Amino acid sequence: MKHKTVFITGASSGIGEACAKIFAQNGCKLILNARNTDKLETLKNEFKSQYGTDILLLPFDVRDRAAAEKAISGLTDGWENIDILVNNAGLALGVDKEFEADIDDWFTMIDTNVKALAMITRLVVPGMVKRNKGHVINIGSVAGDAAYPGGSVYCATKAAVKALSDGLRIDLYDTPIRVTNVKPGLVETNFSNIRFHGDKERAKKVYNGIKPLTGTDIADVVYYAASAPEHVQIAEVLVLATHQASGSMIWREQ
Ligand code: 8X3
Repeated sequence: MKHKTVFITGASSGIGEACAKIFAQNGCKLILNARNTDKLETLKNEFKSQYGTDILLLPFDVRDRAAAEKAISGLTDGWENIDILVNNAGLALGVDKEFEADIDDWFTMIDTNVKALAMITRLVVPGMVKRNKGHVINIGSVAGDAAYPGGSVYCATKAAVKALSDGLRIDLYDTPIRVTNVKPGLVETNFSNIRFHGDKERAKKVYNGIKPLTGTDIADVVYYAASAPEHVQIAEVLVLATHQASGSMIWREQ
């Protein structure tokens, strides 16, 4: 993995940050994207001093097409040779019923989880095709396998991530470029705080009575897929906490 260039979206926290760390620990060069420039700067300094990582910060909102096109087409000095794209930026907003939920929340999820993921892929993969190598790793979700109460549009966006991953894998099957969809279940990050619009008490309850996964647990799987031998394509991985059986089946200790 040494010297591979890894581009991670949503790298300032959670699964994205954990992915950045594991690739940094393994000698990769990192292009880190997120909106929060301060947090990215902190990670850059931390990884540089701890692992000597070569890091380029590419702060923009993945939903901003003009900013994404400008940032990615402007890559030079070897940074344009992206080996691994980790499409991690994404979020859930709300758990209201489909006939009652906030339409703005829906559009934010669709814009981020679906439209931006497809667009970043569209902007990065042509370079991989030209160089005849590369790997796209999408962060999907167990939510994409089946809908659960209050999850309808979020689940729909993650089902779309599966379709986008499968479609890309099909379109690249005559190339050495690999496509992976990693589908986490309950992972304790800022995910639920964001989902509940900052209501920390409600967010905490999501993980009551169950030991959830961590960002690092998911990053380990991402790294495994990225470092598998060239002829091995980890197409899809569902990663659940031991007491979670599906998006809606969660056993909680009383
Ligand atoms: C995150 C997992 O179970 O909260 O995508 O939908 S879940």
